[in-house]
Amino acid sequence: MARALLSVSDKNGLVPFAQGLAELGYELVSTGGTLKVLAEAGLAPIAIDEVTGFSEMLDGRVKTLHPRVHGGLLARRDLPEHMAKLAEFNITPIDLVVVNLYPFKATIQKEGVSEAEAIENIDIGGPSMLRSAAKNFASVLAVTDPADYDLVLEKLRHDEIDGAFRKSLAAKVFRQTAAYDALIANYLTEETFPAQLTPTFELFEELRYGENPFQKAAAYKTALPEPYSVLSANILHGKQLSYNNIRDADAALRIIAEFSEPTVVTVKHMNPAGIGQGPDIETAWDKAFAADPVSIFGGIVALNREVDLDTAMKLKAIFLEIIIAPSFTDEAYAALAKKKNLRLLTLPFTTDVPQSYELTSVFGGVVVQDRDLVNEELADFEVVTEVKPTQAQLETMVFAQKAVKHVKSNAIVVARHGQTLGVGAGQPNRIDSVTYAIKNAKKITDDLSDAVLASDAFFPFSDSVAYAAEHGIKAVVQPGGSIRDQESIDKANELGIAMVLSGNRHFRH
Ligand code: 93A
Repeated sequence: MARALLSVSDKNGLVPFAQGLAELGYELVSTGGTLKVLAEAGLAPIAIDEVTGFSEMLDGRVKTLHPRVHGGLLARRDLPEHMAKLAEFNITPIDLVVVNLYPFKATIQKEGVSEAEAIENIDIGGPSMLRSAAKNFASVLAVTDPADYDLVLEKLRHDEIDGAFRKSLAAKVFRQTAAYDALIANYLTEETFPAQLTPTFELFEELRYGENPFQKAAAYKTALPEPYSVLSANILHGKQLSYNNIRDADAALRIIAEFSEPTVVTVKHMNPAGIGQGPDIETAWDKAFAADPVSIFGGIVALNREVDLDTAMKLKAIFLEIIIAPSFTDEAYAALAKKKNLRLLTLPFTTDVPQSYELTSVFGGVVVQDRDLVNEELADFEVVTEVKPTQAQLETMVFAQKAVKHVKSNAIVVARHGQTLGVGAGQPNRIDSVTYAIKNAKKITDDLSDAVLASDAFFPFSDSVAYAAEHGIKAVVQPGGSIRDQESIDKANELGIAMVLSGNRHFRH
């Protein structure tokens, strides 16, 4: 008679599965809580205590950790010595285990959970049984996912369990126990960069393709979810997000989190095309759109206030991939939802982004850093020129700094009155980013006298300052730190413009 051992924390689907196994002639063995549920359903499993000859002990910490269990799981059926050993000790082979683990993840996600409670939820016996069964997958089926119960029953009924299926269940077990252990390791880890990195990601979904149609792609979500994430957003309307959409929307969320006033950001290829701020969200949109009405075509828009009908009608008039906002009024939603391919996403916004790690892959490894959550405020600024910036220029500098931080380096932002006018992104030399940003600004206005120019890193030469001044800009902000800082400061003094040092570099590669 085949024997199945059932010991599950998640009792969902347990009873029908156990009934199915019983009908197929399996003798059932169970641990306390599982046995109780099965007995209530009219099944009569053998108690684990009868198998081991021990009662559960140490508050259940030792239930199944016994040679009568692990011998029955690990014995190689093809080796007569193994089978003789089982017979010698009167151990019955176990052919199938159904185990899912103490809910460690759910426990540590609970508000204010104590370390003692978390530790009690580290399952030892369950993973041990699963690993024993999975190692012996040639003879033992290891079932850990309730979503597999029906399939396993179907295959058993039709005698369709083959080597590939056994192996796939075993792989699933080791994947799951590895992820389970990684969560525990991370929970207990206090050092910043432990000897091994054990990130735990769960499949979010397979994507149609990657950056290009010939690249396979998928999105994975952190096992402990982050609420402020494109992968946590609610897709109200439109088709599945693409690989590029997810990355662009992520860029938009990073930028919009900088601003608490009504603000709109438009994003293309992970750079802001325009950022606008106003007393209300419609004005903010008008300014973000006007900042670069060309690049926004096919772009992504993030707004940090509810989208009303007037704003929606303006958004509807152009081709956009995604609009992401905390909410849409019913009328705004109805208007925008007429566009079949436009994705409408909602996500509660925050300016309080938690610190965490960023992983970037390189051939053969990853580099890890924490997030750039540093922001410069007025008090951090150091004026280094004879000409002093006005209060309005200083406030624009704070705005421009928040923007330039999110632009691919070399990054330059020209801005005024809560609006970017020009974004110079990703040029391998700084002066090209300066010329690009100013060229774009000049498309919007001839008069840059109340605009400021912000740079994500120091000016290596005085050419950027000269170029900005030549085009009418009267104030620049840069971190400083070049051995040639004095040349740039001298140039600013010579040309009569104000220069402020922000103190912090914000490279974004
Ligand atoms: O405390 S344990 O680490 N020690 C064990 O020997 C053991 N055996 C099974 N946890 C153990 N289990 C786990 O108990 C299973 O993985 C399952 O999650 C749970 C089922 O217990 P019950 O049947 O009493 O609800």
